Amino acid sequence: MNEIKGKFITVEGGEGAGKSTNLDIIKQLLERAGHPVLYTREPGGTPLGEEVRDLLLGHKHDGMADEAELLLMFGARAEHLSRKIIPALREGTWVLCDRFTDATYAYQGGGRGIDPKRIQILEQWVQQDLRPDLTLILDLPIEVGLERAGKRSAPDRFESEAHNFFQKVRETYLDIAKNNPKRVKVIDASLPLTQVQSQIKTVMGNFLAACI
Ligand code: Z5A
Repeated sequence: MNEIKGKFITVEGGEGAGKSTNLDIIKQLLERAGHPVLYTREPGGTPLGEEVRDLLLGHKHDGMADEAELLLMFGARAEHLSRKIIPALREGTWVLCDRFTDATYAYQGGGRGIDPKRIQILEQWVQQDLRPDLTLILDLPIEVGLERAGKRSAPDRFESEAHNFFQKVRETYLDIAKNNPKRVKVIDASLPLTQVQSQIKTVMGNFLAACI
């Protein structure tokens, strides 16, 4: 996709890792550096995607087939890419996305046990050669994240999973980081917020400097 002019940044992590809390500061850092930013999220980001999100996160379809879950994620992603992400990147807007395909490897691959080769096929089909330029993984022990998330609202379909599921999600994220050290940066999200944000500022500063 040679016509892409903006940068594509994704933020990932387990439950309660602090993505929502920290996305605003990332957006501000990018805007202060002079870049127009489109903030979006997955699953979701478009009217169709948000409806799919409700199906995926709500309890109406508890026990849905793992493959159906995977394909719904990529169905929403195809719409998101074609209606929102790619047009923005083409016009030079930087896209900041709360979760993307690394989440599919972590949750559907690691958590549900779907063969990552299947995910790779869908990734290539739906995204062609588009991959994030930078990914921040907010990492923290499962117990800490679940406690933080649990203080907010009733658990959604994913938050209702067992400890082992989240352990596999976390391990998969850390494997992704190990295998993609240039693109993926791990943030220790277990620390107090000021320290989490100072790590984020360092990563973003290095990335912005490399983009000049
Ligand atoms: N999913 C999937 O399975 N496959 C896919 O391909 C994709 C997604 C794209 C939707 O995610 C679900 O979809 C997700 C994976 C699945 N599973 N779940 N659940 P989501 O991103 O919308 O929802 P989430 O992961 O549940 O996000 P979250 O629970 O909202 O977590 P968060 O945004 O990372 O955390 P937060 O709301 O910023 O913070 C949680 C609380 O902790 C809050 O009260 C904060 O004030 C507090 N907090 C944050 N940072 C700190 C620090 N440093 N210290 C103390 N307290 C803190």
